[in-house]
Amino acid sequence: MTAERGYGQLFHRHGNNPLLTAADWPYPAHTVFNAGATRLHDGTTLLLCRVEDRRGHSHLCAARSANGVDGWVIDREPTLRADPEHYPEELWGIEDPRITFVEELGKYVIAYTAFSRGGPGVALALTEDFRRFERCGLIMQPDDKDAALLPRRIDGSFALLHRPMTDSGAHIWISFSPDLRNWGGHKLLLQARKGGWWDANKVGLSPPLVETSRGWLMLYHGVRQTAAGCLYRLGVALFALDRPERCLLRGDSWIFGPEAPYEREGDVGNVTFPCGYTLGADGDTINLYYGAADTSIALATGSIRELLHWLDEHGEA
Ligand code: BMA
Repeated sequence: MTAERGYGQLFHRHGNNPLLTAADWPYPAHTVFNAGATRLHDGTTLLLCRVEDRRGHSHLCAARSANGVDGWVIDREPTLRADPEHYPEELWGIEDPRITFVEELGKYVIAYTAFSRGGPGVALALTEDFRRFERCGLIMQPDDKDAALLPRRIDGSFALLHRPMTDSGAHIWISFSPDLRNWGGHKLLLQARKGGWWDANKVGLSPPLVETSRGWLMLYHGVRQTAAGCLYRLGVALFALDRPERCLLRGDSWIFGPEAPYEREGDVGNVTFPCGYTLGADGDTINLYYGAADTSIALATGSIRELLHWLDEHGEA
């Protein structure tokens, strides 16, 4: 672990950052950011990128690369467009996908934000190949976002993390379902810390949870409102494998935040917003794909072992 201003550095930015920008797109695009990520069965890295057009509406577009860094092959047309005619909750676009491969279904489940008059809500779509999609529609009504499914059932139920807005604030919840359509058993998982903390004002899940031998590792974004606008940074926490609502450890400080020029400046400056990761062949390296300043897609790499070690030193239950 290298150090920066006396703090250990857990994630290292790739030298090619930003990896993808609107200038790479094969059709008109204003910005590309907040991509879901997965590794396909043949080893290809697939990013499902949020693409915003000049109306201000977003759709999703797949970019594929053999090494997850360069040589991206981008779909010639939007891969998943909003379909407000059949799904009115998608009137103003679809955003911020998180991808989970579910062995039991043999399918990838994409949780995304569907944006409409009622506000942002959580929708699900299933796919085997990122070419054809089967929508489940809206599963969490507005205002709710930052959702991802766990890769397997917990006690017989599918489990979804999400971030409803409630009178008490923007906290992370978990809900359970027998069939991906009916949801209940809602439990509060992680709260915004309030006061002077870096994650005082809002928290939300960033990429899907990472399953480790010690528990579910969560990377979450914490928002601090300042006189100059919001700061979006990343924190880490660990939850029990058999009872994911039980927090084992939560780190005190943020571990990654906007510092590079492409993270500081853009449509929404001072935002680092990961929606996906892939794991290296060693089972320890984590490649985190994040939206930078709501304008481009960047990569930072870390080690799960180091993240857990850091939590032991800097975390509390
Ligand atoms: C959040 C989400 C993200 C976005 C971020 C910063 O609320 O809407 O899509 O990247 O704000 O604008």
